[in-house]
Amino acid sequence: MEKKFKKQNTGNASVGVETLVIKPTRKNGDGLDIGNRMKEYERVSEIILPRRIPVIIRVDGRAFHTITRKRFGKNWSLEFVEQMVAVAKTLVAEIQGCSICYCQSDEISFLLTDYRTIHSGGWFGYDMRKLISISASLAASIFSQLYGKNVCFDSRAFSMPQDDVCNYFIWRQIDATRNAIQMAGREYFSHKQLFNKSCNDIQEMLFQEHQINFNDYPVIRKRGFCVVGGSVDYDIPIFTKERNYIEQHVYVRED
Ligand SMILES: Nc1nc2c(ncn2[C@@H]2O[C@H](COP(=O)(O)OP(=O)(O)O)[C@@H](O)[C@H]2O)c(=O)[nH]1
Ligand SMILES: [Mg+2]
Repeated sequence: MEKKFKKQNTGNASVGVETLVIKPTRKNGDGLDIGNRMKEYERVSEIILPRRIPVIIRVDGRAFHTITRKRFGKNWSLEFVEQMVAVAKTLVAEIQGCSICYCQSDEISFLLTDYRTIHSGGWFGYDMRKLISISASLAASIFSQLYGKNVCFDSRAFSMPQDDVCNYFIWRQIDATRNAIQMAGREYFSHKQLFNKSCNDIQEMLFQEHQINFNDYPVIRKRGFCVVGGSVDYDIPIFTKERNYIEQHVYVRED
C-alpha cells in the first residue's frame, strides 16, 4: 500500500515531501523528474578533456615517504621499484591509447593519445572523473596487493599540446635525477651535512668522501624506467638527448 505523507510547509518552495520520496517521477517546478534532476547535479561537475590532444595521467603514491621507509628502509630499493613496475605494466595494459609510461620514485606518468586514426577514441571518452578515479584505484589496488596493506595513490589528468609532451617528460626526468642524488646523499650523510647543499655539491661530497661516482649507478636508479609497448625498459635514455624516444609516441597520426 502506498504511504501517504502530509505536504510540509516549505515556505516559498512548494515542494512536498511526497514529491521527493513517494512519487519520484512526478514533475516539480523545474520541470525535471527526480532522476534527471539528480543527473543534472552530476553533470555540472563533469569535465571532459578535449579530444585529439595528448592527455597525461600522473598517479603518485600518497605519503609514500612514510610507507617506503617502514618496509623498504630509507635507501633506494629494487623491491620497491619492482612493485612500481607491476603497477605501471598493469595500467599501461588497461589504459586505452597508452603506449608509453614513465615511472620515477613513487609516481608514474602515462601518455594517452586518441588521434592515431580518425576512428580512434579516448579512454572513457576522456571523462576526467573516470580517468583519475580508475587510474588511482587500479594503481592502489595492485600496489596494496603486493605490499600487503592498503595504500592510496592520487591521480591527475590534463591535456597538453603535442609540442610540449616531450618537455613534460624531461621535466619529470630532471625531478627523478634530483630525487636520486638526494636519496644517495641521505644514504651517506646526515640531514645537517646535507643542509643547503645543491645536487652538484652532493655528488662532489659522495665522490670526495666515499669515492662514489653517482654516474656509475644503474640507469633505473638514476632516472627510473619506462613501459613501452608492453615491455619494461630499464635502460632509458636522457630525454633531452633523445627526444624521439618520447616523440614517436606523440606524433602517431596514421591517416
Ligand atoms: N626507501 C625508498 N623510498 C623511496 C624510493 N623511491 C621513492 N621513495 C619514497 O617515496 C617518496 C616520494 O616522494 P613524494 O611523492 O614527494 O612524497 P609523499 O608525499 O610522501 O608520497 C620519497 O620521498 C621517498 O621517501 C625507493 O627506491 N626507496
Ligand atoms: Mg607521493
